[in-house]
Amino acid sequence: MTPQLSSLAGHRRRVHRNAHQPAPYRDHVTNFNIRYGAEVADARRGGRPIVALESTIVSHGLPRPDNLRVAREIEQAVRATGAVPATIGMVEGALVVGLDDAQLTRLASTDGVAKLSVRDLAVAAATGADGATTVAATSTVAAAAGIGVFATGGLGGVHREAAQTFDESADLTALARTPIAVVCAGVKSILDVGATLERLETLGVTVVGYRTRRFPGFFISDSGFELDWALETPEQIAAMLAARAEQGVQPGGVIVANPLPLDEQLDPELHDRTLADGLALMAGNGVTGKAVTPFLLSHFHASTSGASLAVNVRIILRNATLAGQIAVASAARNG
Ligand code: PSU
Ligand code: MN
Repeated sequence: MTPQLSSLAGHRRRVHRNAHQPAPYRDHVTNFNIRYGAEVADARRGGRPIVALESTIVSHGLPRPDNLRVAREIEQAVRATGAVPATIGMVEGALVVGLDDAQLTRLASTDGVAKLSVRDLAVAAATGADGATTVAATSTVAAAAGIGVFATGGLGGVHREAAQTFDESADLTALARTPIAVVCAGVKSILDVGATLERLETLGVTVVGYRTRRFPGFFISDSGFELDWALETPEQIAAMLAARAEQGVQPGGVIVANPLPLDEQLDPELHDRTLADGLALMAGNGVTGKAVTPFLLSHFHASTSGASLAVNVRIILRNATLAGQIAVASAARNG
């Protein structure tokens, strides 16, 4: 049996095991054991632009019940540009590209959804777990599915105290080897932004500002760090992505840093105060590892009476729109 046939046989077994699932769900089992949602499968067949979206922001980054509403709004923001949203996650051990509304609801509303980085995907699959994919895992799966553009809020990065804790998000190393453009508002201000930018340089990840040479700081428009490059339009970004593919020399990804307009950022004073409290609380509670990001985000949302949540949502929606425009511009070049 050729490797291809044996992997097809594997897919058939998998379909059988999940025979209780509704038919449209089963029909979209394709390469890499990825299941495509109906809308995404259609877009793939028609060669239409697709934007990947992550599920960790839904299950771990945003509080219930807003998270589900926001997850749907993000998808709508992508659709409004003419692109098709593909929210990625794991349902009962199956990697899904293009979660349907029931699956999205399940990941947004049930306890015990695992936070999955790349290294967790196989374990979660083998145990039939439900899981939300981080930027690292979402990028990796999206690239495997042939999707070139991904929208999120903020990337993971190098944590403060990383010199002692070694806590650096696998988002960085995943982007070093994964050909995808991630639209984000920089990295969260809870991180060591300067160290994160240094690591991105070392790892060979391209970083461009969208209409700015200031690297954004997620909740705040300007992290205080300068960028080498600013691109001005979705078409220019699409041209850069095309050049990258043509050259074929860069294995990894591209970060498109899209800052909030100044008048939409979180009040910097409130931001600094909340961050200082959150870091102290975190140290006091012994929070470490993959719990750090969700802990600090929920601290922000709880202590700013909703202000940080509103800003977080604005960030994601703006990034979804820009990612959709880039995907549409890329498709127009190819078509
Ligand atoms: N940025 C947000 N909210 C989030 C995250 C990032 O505004 O929930 C998530 C992303 O999924 C990112 C992950 O990949 O946090 C990084 O976690 P860690 O630092 O444990 O790698
Ligand atoms: Mn970490």
